Amino acid sequence: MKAKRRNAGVALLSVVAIAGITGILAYHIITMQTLTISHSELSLSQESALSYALGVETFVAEKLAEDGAGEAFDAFTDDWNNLEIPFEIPNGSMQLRVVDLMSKFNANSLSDPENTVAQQSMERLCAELGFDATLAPKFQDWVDGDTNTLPNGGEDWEYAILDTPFRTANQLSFDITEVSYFAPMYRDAIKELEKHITVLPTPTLAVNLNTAPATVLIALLHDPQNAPYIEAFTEEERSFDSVQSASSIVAPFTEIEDYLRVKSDYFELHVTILMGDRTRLDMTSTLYRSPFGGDVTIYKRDLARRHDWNEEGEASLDGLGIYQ
Ligand SMILES: [Ca+2]
Ligand SMILES: [Ca+2]
Repeated sequence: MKAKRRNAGVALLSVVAIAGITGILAYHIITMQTLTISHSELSLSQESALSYALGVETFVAEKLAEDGAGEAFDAFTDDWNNLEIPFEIPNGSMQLRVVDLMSKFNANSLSDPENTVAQQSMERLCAELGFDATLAPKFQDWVDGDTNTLPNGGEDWEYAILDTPFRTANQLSFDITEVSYFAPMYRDAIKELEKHITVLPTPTLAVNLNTAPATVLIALLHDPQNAPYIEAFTEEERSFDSVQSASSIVAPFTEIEDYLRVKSDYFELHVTILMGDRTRLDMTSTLYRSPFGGDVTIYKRDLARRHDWNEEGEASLDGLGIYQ
């Protein structure tokens, strides 16, 4: 009788242990399932956000192509600068803007060692923006084809002795953030740089006088005393259909006509998509519009750059606080 009772006790303990283990396993399975479902939902939401962003990109490319076939100039009054949001996103929102990259100084023009206007303009622009005086020669050495170091510049020898050595690109820069290799700067400084300086896939220096800020146009000019004329020029609405028609009003432009344009070939799309309460996608697409036929090509896409929107734009991104 005693043996039977002992066996019954062991059996009861085994049942209790099995029930306990089963309970723990069930808890883990449910937790894992919940995590997997959450992960799948997030991935699906992220993929949907990307699809919406790519849809916006196609829409903008079509608008730029239409615009290119129209007027002979690009200005802030153009459709590409005043685009309505093309479609609604269920349980989400979006912001978009198109930037004329030819409103900025093309730092890849420094790759041409003969282009002294580009070199001097970059120096003046960096000084005006408050950047270190070595930034211009360092950038020039980064993109010029030789390995001869300019005064205050940097080629392979200068960077070979750093803790993390690297070599100069000696080719056109693909992205302005390459400056962080040879001129480390804070995010805010890079943002300020990006407002005025870009890198286009060409060594040609060509600035659209209809869209360029005064700072960029003034940097192109040799004589700083002309600055007030340029500032007054940029304060008015500009939609000149030829460089000469602008030069006839602002005489200092005649000395830099070779570097001025009224129509642009390169644009950048910034789009931010918010979905639900967890998904945010920022996309930057760079577009080339051929001056011969107006075909638009997307040649660069960046999903790692976060966009800042003005106060009004931020407000329309529902629940933005969650994403800070
Ligand atoms: Ca070089
Ligand atoms: Ca060099």
